[in-house]
Amino acid sequence: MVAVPKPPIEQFFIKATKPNTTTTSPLTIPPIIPLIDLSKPESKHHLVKACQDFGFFKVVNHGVPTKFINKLETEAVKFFASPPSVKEHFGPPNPFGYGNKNIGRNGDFGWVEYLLLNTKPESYPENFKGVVNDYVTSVKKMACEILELLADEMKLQPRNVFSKLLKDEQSDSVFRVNHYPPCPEFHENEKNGNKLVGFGEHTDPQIISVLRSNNTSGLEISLRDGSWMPVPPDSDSFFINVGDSLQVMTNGRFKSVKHRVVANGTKSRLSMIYFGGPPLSEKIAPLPSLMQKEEHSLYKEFTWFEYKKSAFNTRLADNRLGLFEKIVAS
Ligand code: GA4
Repeated sequence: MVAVPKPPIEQFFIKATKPNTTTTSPLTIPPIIPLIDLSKPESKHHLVKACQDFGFFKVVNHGVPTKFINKLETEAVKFFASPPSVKEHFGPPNPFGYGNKNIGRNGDFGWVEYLLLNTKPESYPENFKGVVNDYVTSVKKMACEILELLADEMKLQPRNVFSKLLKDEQSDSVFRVNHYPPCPEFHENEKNGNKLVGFGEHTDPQIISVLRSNNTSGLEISLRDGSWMPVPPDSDSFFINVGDSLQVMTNGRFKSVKHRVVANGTKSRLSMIYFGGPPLSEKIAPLPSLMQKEEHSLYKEFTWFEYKKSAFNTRLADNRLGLFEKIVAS
């Protein structure tokens, strides 16, 4: 097994700056996170706007059975509470498997341990297999429903233009369970206004991400003005974010939201995220049916394989899509 060096503790803190630009200014009223009720047909009218304005929204009445969520959470809690030797048996991540503090392979760390899996049932850990499969299948169904409602609202034909990429047998989707343990050194740093990095700021490369967490705060999304908005936790709901690929397929209409997790001194945070991705060979480009006359693609052509390869060579906070943007002559 490869021994991964431990990063020094200071690296886990986002230093407070003066004035503190990492939080929402107290003078501005933080916007409200769009709420989509999947049981109410009229609710879908807000979907497109939510993807354009924030690239982020909350979903209630989502249809994912509570027992699937609870069973997976119970198994995940058990897994992360097991001795390091048991967990390390599934690591180091390459890119899948158990990881601790190291994220990706380019020097990012966070106060987090995780299990990263591809969504092929044969790759799920034996003792998790059934529960992960039930959960992922159900969450993927919800993600597809959302993508189809989006296509309806945008009058895109066929309505499975986006969802077929997740439903494809070759879909390159990923599932991740993150555990942010309490950090003993947190309180000293908190006094200085520093924040503990759980998972550093980034956008998700895929099409759509579906996140569920326990009732512990920590998730923050970046607003247009660059400020960070904390997302109040809600373990009964799901949070959806637009990924880079959906931003490209909508030629920049939808925003791939930058987000991060700040960890906590006293409470564990557990999140599970399904990242719906296309098959590796899929060409990711703006949908022709969506383009207006004279509208040009903002992006160079690429396949998901090319984008993924490039993305996995970046650091978390890098602007991954920047490499694929077209330089438009003014
Ligand atoms: C962010 C979204 C998913 O968690 C992930 C992450 C991946 C990893 O953890 O290995 C990456 C990150 C994510 C984007 C840039 C690269 C790759 C870590 C990293 C520094 C699984 C994914 O698909 O991209």
